[in-house]
Amino acid sequence: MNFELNENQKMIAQMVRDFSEKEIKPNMKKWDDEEIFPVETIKKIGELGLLGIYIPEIYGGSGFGYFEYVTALIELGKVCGGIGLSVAAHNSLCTGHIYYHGSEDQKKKYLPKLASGEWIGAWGLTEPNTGSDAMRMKTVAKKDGDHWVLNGSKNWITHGLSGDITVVLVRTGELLDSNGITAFIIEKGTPGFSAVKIKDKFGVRASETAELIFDNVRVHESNVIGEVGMGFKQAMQILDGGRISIAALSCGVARGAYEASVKYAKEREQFGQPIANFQAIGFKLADMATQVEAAELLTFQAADLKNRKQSLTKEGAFAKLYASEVAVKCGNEAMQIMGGYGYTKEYPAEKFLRDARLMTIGEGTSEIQKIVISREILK
Ligand code: COS
Repeated sequence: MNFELNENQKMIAQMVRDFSEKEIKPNMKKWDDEEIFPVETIKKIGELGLLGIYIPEIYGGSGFGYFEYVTALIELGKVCGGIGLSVAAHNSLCTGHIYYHGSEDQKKKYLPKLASGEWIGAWGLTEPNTGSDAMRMKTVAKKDGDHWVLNGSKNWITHGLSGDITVVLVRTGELLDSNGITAFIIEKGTPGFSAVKIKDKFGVRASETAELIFDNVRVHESNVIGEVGMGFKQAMQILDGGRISIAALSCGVARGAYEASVKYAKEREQFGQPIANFQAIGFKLADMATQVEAAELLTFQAADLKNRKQSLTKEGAFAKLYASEVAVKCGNEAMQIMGGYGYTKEYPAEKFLRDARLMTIGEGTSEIQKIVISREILK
């Protein structure tokens, strides 16, 4: 296997670094402090071609593969986990669900708008009382002529408020029937569909999170994605791919924390010399570097399977589990290396740590990844 970045990856990495210097770094403290979701910045990321990165050009996307996608998210994660999360959720969840499971008409109608950033996408699976146990969802849709009528709520939905379009998973059959959940496309402004922003998050504060409310929302049957009843299995496949994106983002956050630690350790002097000279610090840096490399290898392994259209349930979970835990460890060690300074917002460690904590929770907790992995091993 060749582990070198290909020419497209090199170009994308440089493009994201240039964009981050100009558009993200000068503003990210304000977004983080004030929990601002910078819609205009997200749209500019769309202009770079990063909101439909693996969507074919015929649907307005960039036509790249998952290596390029992973590279873009690693670079964003090194700077701001919140912006990275928004890009990951937009690409993998909403856009991905329409691309992989939608009809030709749905793809032609929605993908060009999503890929260009003209529209921002949201995806709703989780509910206030069903997170890990996604199958037990209570939001329902009942058929009424050629429409479906949706009632219920969804929670922790990225872009729930600003999203122009939401793909939502809803019960259309009996409780616990794995063929009783259906995916619908809901456009912003549909009567009865509303959202409330969730405030005071610990990390990824530049990424918008909301609760969705469905109060007799009428949706035409042409907005059903794929077959009625197949939504749960579609969602599981979407999460298999989505977990690559959270793994990639975690690698970026981990690498960002590691690189900031190296810089600090070379500059900070104690006992008459840079603290990097002390084995206690050197060993921490060695552990961080090794873990980041291993996390990236697992992530690119999962991306390679996705590029080759192979099953990646286990490998996606390996990558997501390991990379997200490494991101937390690296954020934590960065804070320890920076000591009192690391404990303040003047230094980057605390934001890396806060952003990293979401990675072990969103798109399936670490514990869910272990369920997925153990079931795959034992089946
Ligand atoms: N791809 C395709 N189909 C899948 C699948 C996958 N990766 N995983 C499960 N399925 C299918 C199963 O084959 C099963 O089909 P049958 O009923 O026809 O046999 C069906 O889906 C139900 O699967 P299972 O019995 O494993 O369902 P469980 O209720 O036990 O749930 C877990 C499985 C826990 C893995 C699932 O609920 C899950 O991923 N939970 C976490 C959800 C999550 O990540 N939420 C975060 C969202 S933030 S964006």
